[in-house]
Amino acid sequence: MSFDRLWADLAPVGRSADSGGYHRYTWAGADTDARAWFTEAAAARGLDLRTDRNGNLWAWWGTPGPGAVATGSHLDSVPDGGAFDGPLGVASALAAVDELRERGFTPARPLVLGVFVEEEGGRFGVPCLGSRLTTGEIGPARARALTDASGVTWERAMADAGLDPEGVGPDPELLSRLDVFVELHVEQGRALEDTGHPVGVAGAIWPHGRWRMDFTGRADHAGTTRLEDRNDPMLPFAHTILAARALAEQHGARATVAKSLITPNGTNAIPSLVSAWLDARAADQATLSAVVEGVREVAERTAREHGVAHTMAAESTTPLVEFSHDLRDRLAAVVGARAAESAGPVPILPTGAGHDAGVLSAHVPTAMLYVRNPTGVSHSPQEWARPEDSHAGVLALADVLQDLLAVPGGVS
Ligand code: HGY
Ligand code: MN
Ligand code: MN
Repeated sequence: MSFDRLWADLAPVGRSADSGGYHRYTWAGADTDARAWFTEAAAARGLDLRTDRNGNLWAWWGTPGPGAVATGSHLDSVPDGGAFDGPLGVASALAAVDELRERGFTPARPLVLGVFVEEEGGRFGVPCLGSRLTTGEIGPARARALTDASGVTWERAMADAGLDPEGVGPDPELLSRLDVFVELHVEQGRALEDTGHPVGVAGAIWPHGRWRMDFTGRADHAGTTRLEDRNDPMLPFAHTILAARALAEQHGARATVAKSLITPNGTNAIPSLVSAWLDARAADQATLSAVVEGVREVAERTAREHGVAHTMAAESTTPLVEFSHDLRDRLAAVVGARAAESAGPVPILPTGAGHDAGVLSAHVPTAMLYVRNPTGVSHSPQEWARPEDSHAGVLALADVLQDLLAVPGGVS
C-alpha cells in the first residue's frame, strides 16, 4: 500500500529530534516542506493542484467542477504535536486515490483532495482559519490582521509565502463545486480501542471555543513591595485556572488554560500583565456557556479583589456540529461492509475536537471517519495509530469514496 511510502516521506518534516513532536506552523519552514510533500505527491499522481485564495491546497482527479467529492484534512500541527492529527487524513486521501486506481475504478465525477491551512491555529490563534475564511465565517480584514507570537501578520506571512493576501475571503464558487466532504482523522480518544473496529464514523462535534483573558496589574519589585500594596495579575490568573477546572468538573465539560504570556516574565518583578487563553468545550451550548460565564465571573471578581483590570473576549467559537445523518449512516454502512461481523455495528462517535469538516458542515454535506487510536492521546508526541489500522483507514476511505464517486449525481 502506497500509504507507507507517503507516511515515511512526511514523517521527518517538522519533527523535533528531542521530543519526537511536530512543529509545523502555517507558512513557516516545516509547514512549507509539508505542503511541498503534498504538491509532489499530487503531481506524481497526475492530480491538478490548485491553491485557493486563502492558501488551501486542492488536488483534483478529474476536471474541477460541480458535483465533486472532496476529502482531505490539514498538515499544520499544535506545538510539539503528534504525527497523525491532520497528516493521517491527507496521506490516506492520496493512498486512497492509488487504491481506487489499483481497483481499476474510474470516478463518475471529480474527486478533490483538500489541505486546509492553519487548522490548529497554532501560529495565528484562530483554528480552522483556512476553512473559516473560505466559508466566510471569519472576515478577510480580521484574518489579515492576525499576528503570530513575533508580531508577523497573516497578511505578511501569506505574502512571504508568495500568495496574495488581498485575495483572501469567502469562496462561494469553490464551495458550490463541493457536493460532499469526507475527512479521515486519527481518533482523539480511545472509544474504538474497546471495539473490534479499526475505523469509526463521526457523530457530532461538541460546541467549543477559545477566549482570551487579559489581567492588567502593576509592575513592581518582588522583594520590596509590601503584599498589601500589590496589584499582582498572577493571583486572579491562578484563581481562574482552578475555577475553570472546577467548573468543567461541575458541568461534565472540558476547560483548559494551557497558554499564557506573562509580561515582563522576570523572576523578581511582579508582572504588569498576564494574557491567558481558555479552551472550553461541552456537549451542548448551554453547558458551554455556563462554564465560560462561570470562569468570567471568577476572573472578574478575583481581579477586582487584587486591584487588577480584567478583559475576556472570544477569539473563536464553534457551535454544535451534527454531521449529515444520511451521509453518516451511508459511511457506516460502507465501512461496516468490510468490518468483522463479530465486531457489531460501526461506532458513531461524538468528539470534543474541532475539524475543518465541522466548519464546512454548515455549507456542504460532511462526514468524518476516525482511525483507532490505542491510547487516545493526541496533541502530543505520544499520538499513535497502529500501521494496520492506518491501512484499514485507507481502505475504508477508498470504499467510501468509491461509493460516492460511482454515480454522477450528488448527495446533497
Ligand atoms: O483544537 C481542536 O479541537 C483541533 O485540534 N483544532
Ligand atoms: Mn488537532
Ligand atoms: Mn486535526
